[in-house]
Amino acid sequence: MTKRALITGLTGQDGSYLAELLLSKDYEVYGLRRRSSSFNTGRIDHLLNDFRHDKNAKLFLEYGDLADASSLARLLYRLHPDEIYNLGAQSHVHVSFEMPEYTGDVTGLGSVRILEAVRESGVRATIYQASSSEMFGSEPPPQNENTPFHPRSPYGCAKVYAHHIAVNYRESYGMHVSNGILFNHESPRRGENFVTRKITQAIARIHCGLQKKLYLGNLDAKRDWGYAPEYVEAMWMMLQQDTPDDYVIATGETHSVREFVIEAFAHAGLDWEKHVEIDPVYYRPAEVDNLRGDASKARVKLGWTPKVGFDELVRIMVDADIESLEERLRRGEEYIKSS
Ligand code: NAP
Ligand code: F7E
Repeated sequence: MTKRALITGLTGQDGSYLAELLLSKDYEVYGLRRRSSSFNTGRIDHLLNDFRHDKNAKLFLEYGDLADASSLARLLYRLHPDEIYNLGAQSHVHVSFEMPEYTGDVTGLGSVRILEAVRESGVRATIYQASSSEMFGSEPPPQNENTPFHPRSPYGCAKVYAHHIAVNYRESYGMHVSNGILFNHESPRRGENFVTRKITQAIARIHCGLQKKLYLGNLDAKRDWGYAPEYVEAMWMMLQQDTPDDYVIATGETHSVREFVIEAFAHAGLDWEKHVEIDPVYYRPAEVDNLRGDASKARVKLGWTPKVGFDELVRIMVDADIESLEERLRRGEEYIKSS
């Protein structure tokens, strides 16, 4: 029988790749969409177009919000999904310092609203909760499932709550809830104000003569950067297990923001030192200095291993942004030139 999945955060980076993966496995995919004054479906329009006016459509958008429990409960009662992926979040760490309460509400309490909707409706779904390496904060690497949490931002604190409440519902009600503790993962669909995409988009604009300088914050922070399409496979794998559990998903390699800058500018044939300037506005009140994950458990129990390494990830992102900008310029999208 066709399986039905519900994804919160469908319109985000991971949601879009996960939808592609599930559709390729013949799932019926329902996704939460927030009301917005402008279109927010850019990452999934290619999928929606495949199904336009198709009576056999397999991808559906439903209005709802993680801050609105009644919309979530109604969806659960109506859809009875087999699998639920809770990817929706205010996911920007720096922004969370400006909006700590909102971040706690959506990123933290949003998870308990989903879990309660499942409990109340009696739906027997397997559930994925998007946990984060930000929960480890200042704990030294390598970080694994046994590393204590020491979050360093309101976002990290909200994710710790969501993580623990997922474990609590698993233990209290026997629900099949798994936490994927994912380290940073990037792609050409990464949000434009995360550091990797900010760098690769700026390189594309510099390459095309539209921009001269790129302003960044802390270049010394180290991250374990993987490739997003591979990470959503791990999410799916977790929900196919007989028993729910928590898994670190990471490459096991760490690189500084500076190394990302150097590699990315070099790939585009540019001298980074001529273009990159530091602007303290991008410093955070507290920083996470060094993340490097140990994903041995996922390798052994799920059979998951990353394939795309750091250099390849950088190349994929730089090439995609240059190609996309050149294409838009060819089409004469003049606004790009003047923006
Ligand atoms: P993203 O691109 O920022 O996407 C976030 C998604 O959440 C978007 O679809 C967004 O909708 C939606 N959303 C935001 N507020 C919402 C609300 N109030 N109600 C319902 N939906 C809401 O994030 P991502 O990179 O795909 O990450 C997916 C999940 O994994 C997030 O929970 C993130 O915190 C977590 N995570 C990410 C990483 C990473 O490196 N990418 C690592 C660990 C954990 P709009 O499109 O309308 O904004
Ligand atoms: O910052 C430094 C910044 O915003 C990475 C989210 O997906 O991964 C992500 O959180 C590093 C930090 O990602 C700029 O200080 C320097 O040390 O790309 P980021 P993040 O904070 O690691 C985790 C795992 C998540 O769960 C989150 O949802 O880069 N940095 N200069 C900068 N960062 C930004 N954004 N902009 C700069 O100009």
